[in-house]
Amino acid sequence: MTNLADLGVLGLATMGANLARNAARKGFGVAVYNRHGGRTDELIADHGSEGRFTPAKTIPDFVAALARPRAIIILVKAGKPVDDVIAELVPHLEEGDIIIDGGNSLFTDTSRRFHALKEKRLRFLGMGVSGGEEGALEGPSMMPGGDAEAYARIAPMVTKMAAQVDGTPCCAFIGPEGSGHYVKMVHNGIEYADMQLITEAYDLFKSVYGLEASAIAGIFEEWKTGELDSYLIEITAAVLRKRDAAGGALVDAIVDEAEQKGTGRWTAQSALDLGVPLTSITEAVYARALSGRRTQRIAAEKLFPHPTNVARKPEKADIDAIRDALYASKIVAYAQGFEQMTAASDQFGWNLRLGEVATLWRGGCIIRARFLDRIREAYDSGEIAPNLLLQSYFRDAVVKAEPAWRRVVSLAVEQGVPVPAFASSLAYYDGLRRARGPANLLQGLRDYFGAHTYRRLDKEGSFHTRWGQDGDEISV
Ligand code: NBP
Repeated sequence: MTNLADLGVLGLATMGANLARNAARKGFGVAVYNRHGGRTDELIADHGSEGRFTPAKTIPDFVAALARPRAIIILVKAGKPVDDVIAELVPHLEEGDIIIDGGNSLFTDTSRRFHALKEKRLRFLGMGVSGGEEGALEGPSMMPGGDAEAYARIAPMVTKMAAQVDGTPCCAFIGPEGSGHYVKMVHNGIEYADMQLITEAYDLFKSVYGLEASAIAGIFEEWKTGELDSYLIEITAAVLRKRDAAGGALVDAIVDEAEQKGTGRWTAQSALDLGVPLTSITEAVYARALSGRRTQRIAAEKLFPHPTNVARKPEKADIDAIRDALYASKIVAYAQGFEQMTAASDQFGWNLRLGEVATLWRGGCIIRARFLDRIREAYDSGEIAPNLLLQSYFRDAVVKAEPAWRRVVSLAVEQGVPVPAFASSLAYYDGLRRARGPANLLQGLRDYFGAHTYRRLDKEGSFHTRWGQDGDEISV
């Protein structure tokens, strides 16, 4: 029965249509279905010649078009639509069939679906897909987690569809349950931090040095030739270069309110649950939230004084300092994200291979960067410490950047330009690099009002001081 399709794609909006075309272009037979059939007709009319498509207008026809065990990628809006689609599919599937959720689902939903479908003897994978519209078509980075045997069945297809870097596909099995979606969530969180850091560098050039967008574009183009080389730096230059129909810089006409769909917030929430200090990503989420308070900001600008900006052309040393501050802050953001994945792996028993995660992110995805090679090398070297910052390459890089990093954050504070991601990364670094911080006082305060006890540097055990009574210290 060679007429049966190798893969089913359900949900043919931006991501589904492009992933279906990607699979068809790679030679796989693809059955396609969308709730409203218009999208299916459009896909076949516009791109039907790109490969072997089997369009279906009903779920039973769609399922019947697939070779067994069936493999179906769902690409619908995250949340209830995913549960609805699974409920519609299940009665038509047979033992061993595979459902793959390729959307941005919350990892706890994925774990729940994984276990529920296992009870029905169906296999489930939650597969994070990064790369946006273009990546889905040309080769995304894919992070599948869930049923390992199901992955073995689809691996020949998805590894061919994924981006390739140095002959290695940017797709590999991540681990059980919702681990694939967890890793994708942290990827998106890092993407938030990366973009926030870029906007802070842009803000300094614009607000402190008074540079035009095109001049800032030139700086980002230059940075792309060095350690900062990445997709996001490249597209920053492109966005800053773009002129609108009126001839001005497009970026100057765009409303300064950032939207968010939830993955950055979920990453920060999970970090809080795990007790991981994820300052850069969390500050990036807050910065988007503050950007959304536009009416308040417009009112506040009239009420508060403003420091006078330098408004002088930046020297090369000024530009290099911002570059170094950006690089050091970026290292902190990634170190925190990787520490979070380590903590999640321990908490959920996932046994994540983080060197492999760095490998998957080298191509196809939004945070693809030369920098990811450094992280992969760090894991490959076996030198890996509990925190990437302690690994020699990154330690040397932040030590080298440190003076400039401090200068840039000080300048921003003096000039009243908010740099929450630069500053919080530096504060995290400063907190990490000292053996003794001020939490001894915190413990004293907690013991004073709540008898929470404390430990001492000079003695084993826990202690409490009877602050309000005789002032004696007792061992508890
Ligand atoms: P959307 O997230 O915009 O979802 C639209 C699709 O969901 C349409 O096919 C729609 O069918 C279908 N759908 C909905 Br809504 N409710 C449904 C239901 N109850 N039953 C069946 N189908 C339903 O699509 P997208 O932008 O292609 O994204 C798909 C997934 O991939 C999302 O989870 C998204 O977060 C993720 N993602 C997107 C990008 C990106 O760049 N867009 C990147 C990475 C990941 P209809 O046509 O009949 O309304």
